Parts: sequence; C-alpha cells; structure tokens
Amino acid sequence: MLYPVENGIREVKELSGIWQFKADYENTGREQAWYREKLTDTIAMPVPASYNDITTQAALRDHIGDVWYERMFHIPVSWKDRRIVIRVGSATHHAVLWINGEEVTSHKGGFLPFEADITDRVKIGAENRVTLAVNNILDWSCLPSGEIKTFEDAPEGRYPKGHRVQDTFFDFFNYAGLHRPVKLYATPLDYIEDITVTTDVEGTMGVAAYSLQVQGQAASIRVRLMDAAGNEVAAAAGADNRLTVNEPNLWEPGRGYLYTLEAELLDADGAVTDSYQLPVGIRTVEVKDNQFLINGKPFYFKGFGKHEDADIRGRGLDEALNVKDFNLMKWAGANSFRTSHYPYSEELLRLADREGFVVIDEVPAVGMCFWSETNTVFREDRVNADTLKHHLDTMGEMIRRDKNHPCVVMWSIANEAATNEEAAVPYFTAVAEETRRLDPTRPITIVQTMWPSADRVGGLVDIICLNKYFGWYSDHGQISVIERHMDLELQGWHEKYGKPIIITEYGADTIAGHHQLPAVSFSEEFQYEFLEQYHRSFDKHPFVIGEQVWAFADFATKQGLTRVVGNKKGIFTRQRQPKAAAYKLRERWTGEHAKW
Ligand code: GCB
Repeated sequence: MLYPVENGIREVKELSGIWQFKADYENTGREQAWYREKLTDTIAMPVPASYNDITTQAALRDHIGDVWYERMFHIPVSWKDRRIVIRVGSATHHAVLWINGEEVTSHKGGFLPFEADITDRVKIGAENRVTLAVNNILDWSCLPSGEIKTFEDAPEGRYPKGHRVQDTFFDFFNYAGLHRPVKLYATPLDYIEDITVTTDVEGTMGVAAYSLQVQGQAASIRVRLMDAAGNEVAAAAGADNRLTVNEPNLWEPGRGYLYTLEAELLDADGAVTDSYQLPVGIRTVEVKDNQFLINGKPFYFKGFGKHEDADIRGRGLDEALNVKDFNLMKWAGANSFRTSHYPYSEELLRLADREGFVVIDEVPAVGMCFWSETNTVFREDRVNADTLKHHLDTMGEMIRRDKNHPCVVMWSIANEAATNEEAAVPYFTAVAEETRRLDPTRPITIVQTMWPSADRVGGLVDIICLNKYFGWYSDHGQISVIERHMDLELQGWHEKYGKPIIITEYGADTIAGHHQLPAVSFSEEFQYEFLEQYHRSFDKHPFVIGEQVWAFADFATKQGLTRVVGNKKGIFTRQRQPKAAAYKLRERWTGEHAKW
C-alpha cells in the first residue's frame, strides 16, 4: 500500500484540523443513522489526536463504544476524470466511513491505514461530507485483545445500570480516535497501485529489485533511481526489473542514505501518465553465526521500547514530538527502537529511514498471557481461530504498508504471549509461516517474557527477544540479584535454541526528581544502579546482540495499583526531560569506553 505523495501528476489534500465530534454515549448512532445528515450537538475535535484527553470529561476519556467524527471537504473541478481516494492513517480500533451519507468502507484494527476509492461517491466542484464512526471496544478477536466486563451478577444497586468496563491485558492507556492524518488523494484512472522493492549488495554493486502493480493501461513503464542529490544513477524498464548502482551509498544505521526510485507510466507518445517517488535505502539484513548483520557488519541494538504517547494528544501523530524523540535518542547514543506494541505511523517510519534508526516493527499482538499454568489464553473462548485470522490479516496489512522501509529490519509477531501453552505452537507456527511468506527478506521474532524451560516457540524465530524485570516484578528492590538471574536466563535461552538474543525490555519505575541514597525503588538512583546490573550481565555474553531499555519515556496507562499516574519506567519524562539514568545510557552508548 503506497503512502500518498504529491508530484506533477498526483495531488494530496490533508483533512487534518478541527472536525465535528460527538460521543455516542447511548450507542444509538448507528441505529438512528447519524451518518445520514450532518451531526448535531457536536464539539470541536482535533485530528490527528486521541479524543480521550481533549476535554475535561472523565465520561469521554473512559467512554466505551462509538464516537462520531465529521467534516466537510471540497473536491476541486480539476479532479474530474481522476481516481479519488480517501485514506485514513489509523482509526482506533474499528471504523465505518460514510461519504455524503453512503457507507463506503469499514476497517478493523487501530494502528494501520485503510483507504477507499470514492470517485463515484463525491460531487466534483462541490462540498462533500465525510463521517466516521470510530469504536474502541476490544474483544478476544481483536489485536490487542480485550474483554468487556459487565456487572449483571453483582448485587442489585451496587453498580449503575448498564455499567461496564473495558478490560485490557496491557498497561498502556487504550487511547482511541483518529490518531493519524486523514487524506484525500487523486491519481490518474490508470495508475501505479503498489511497488515492492528489495535491495541487495552483489560484490561492489548495489541492487534494488522492484515490482510494480499497475491498474489499467500503460504503453510502457520507466523506472529510475536518483541519488540524494537528484542525479540519475540507474534506469530500467518494465513492471519487474532490477536497478543496479556501482559502489552505492548504503543505508547504514546512523546514516540513512536514501535514493529515490521514480516509477512512471508512459503512453504511446512517451508522455508520463502517472508517477510515484519512493525513498529507497540499499542495505542487507541477515542473521548469521549468532549475529545480526546489516550490510554484512555485526549490529548491536542500543535503544528503547517506545510508545506513541504524549500529553493532551495521546497517541495522535505529532511530528514535533517525533523529531524531538529522535534527537533525544541520538543524544543518548541509541541506534534503534521497537514499535512496542503496535505499528507506528508511516510518518515516523519515513523519519527513521531518513535518520538511520533501526526499527523492530511490532504487530499489536500484546497481552496474550496471564502468567498462569491453568488460566490459559490459547483456547476456544479467548485467543482462537478468529483471533488468528485477524492476526494474519494484520501481519499482511503491516507488511504491505512497511515492506519498503529500510529502517525496518525485523518483524515482531507478538509481545509476551503465553508461549508455554501447547496451543500457542500451531498458532505461532501459522503466524510465523505467513510472515515469512509475505516477506522472505526480513528475520522475525516473538518478544518473550516466558522462562526458557517453559517456552515452546523459540524454534520458530530468528532472534530471541526477551523482556525481563528481575529486581522489579520479582525480588523487587533487590538490585544485587539482577546480574545472576539475568546470566542464568540468558544461558538458558541460548542453550535451548542457540540463537542470538536482544533484551527488548528491562526497566524500573522512576519518579523524576525523587532522590535517595542508598537507592530505593522509584528513585532516580535506583534506576541508574538497576540498569548497571543488567549491563554487567549483557556484557558477558557474546550472543547478546542488543539492549533496548523499557521505556523511552513515561507514558499514560490505565488506572491501577502499580501505576501512579502512568508508567514511570521512562528514561525521559513524558515531557521528554532526562532522568539521571539517561546520562548513564549516554555514557555507555557514546562514552569513551563504549564498546560500539
Ligand atoms: C512489559 C510490557 C510493557 C509494560 C512493561 C511494564 O512486560 O511488555 O508493555 O509496560 O512490562 O512496565 O510493566
């Protein structure tokens, strides 16, 4: 699925800004066909943004069900005889979209884009209306999964009538709304639908093999590769071919060199009828001899698990925040991050391509574990065939969206699942096989919390990723036990599977400004010393090929006894100011004695 771009032929119209908004507290809007006429009694709502923190109302923040978004837009007369598409960057978690009162499309899954051809639905040279019902309910067929808790069995009068709660099995706040831009774009009627590029290095030659999907007619197809200065360095013809560059500038971690692949459809007279420009980074990725090789060189992942999360806008795209985050990560010496626990915006991945950040791209399969031998998850009434179907669909959507990003070096097909359960084996075998079928070029991982003796799926992946909280969720406060526990854990995994390991989470909640020496949990001193113990262990094991601290910044969570106004494991505060441990990481990752 191509990201909408503008050029001499294609046009994009952003529908970001203030929309009309109405929460459907009684959940009657669909029945009453609110999409038919303009919404009434609306409030102003910014797009992109989560709606939860925009007003002062807890009822809206905690609302379960539909909310409605609407706005008017014009289609210029110059778009006559064009193919007109509406594209929603993400709607969390389900959406139905109407144009001028007619249903056009719907989508399940809150972190990936969807689009619809609305050529025949819009009035050209006139005003049109788009309406979206966005629903935040999570059940076991969703990614992430959830469950609605009702209180019908409770003694009469204990709860308000109809009281219900959205249970989730992850800690981040279940932000909802239109989190990413909504765009209209126009292409010719005969157009480039998709491009897939895979890159390789053969001797001194950089190769970009491309495959174009075209709808309609084209007398011929021309594809060119331009360097960063805009000079043509390679050209080819046809829908499937290879572009080669001698001694290419490779896309490297920390140096995101990008070529531009320009694909053009030509008519019989040689006139260009459609064109698309795709940033391309030439690089290779391989897992070999217990190492992760980028361009044949061993790569050590230094960085963070993150969230798309900020004050006020929640999970809404904020490019200022994204650039700031990248600057902070560079300052700390980080070279990578994981899109925990869902695919991040395309805008962010485009920035990572450009800035040379290495990304582990994660599907929203989080919370499939109750840490119990008996309270299982992979079973008929929980993670079942419906969940698997949606999981496979989501993998497909994510790979189709992100396949061309050089920054994406690995797919994470789940975070912390109950991989000790027997039924998890066929489940993850199916997901792993489908992922490899869709993209044979990138390694895959499952981010694990399980202890090595209990895990059953490590054989399916290329890299073992581990989330470990010794000294926090176990032996809380006992910094002195961390190194031994971590050593044993790492040895256990490596002996069992003989695969390289990245520690994708380790961290301690830390209240910025809370100091105590000797260290106690929640103080800045504790986080500082805590991380040090983990590093002592990592440094002993050559098969450890990366460390990503949990988390980059403090983030909003659901309310709970272990979360005091959010998850405070950030190395930076939610406002992106450093805690003491940030200096520890900076010293380790960039200092004089840094091993990288
Ligand atoms: C985890 C989860 C992450 C949580 C973290 C924590 O294992 O993967 O989503 O935020 O632990 O802080 O508890």
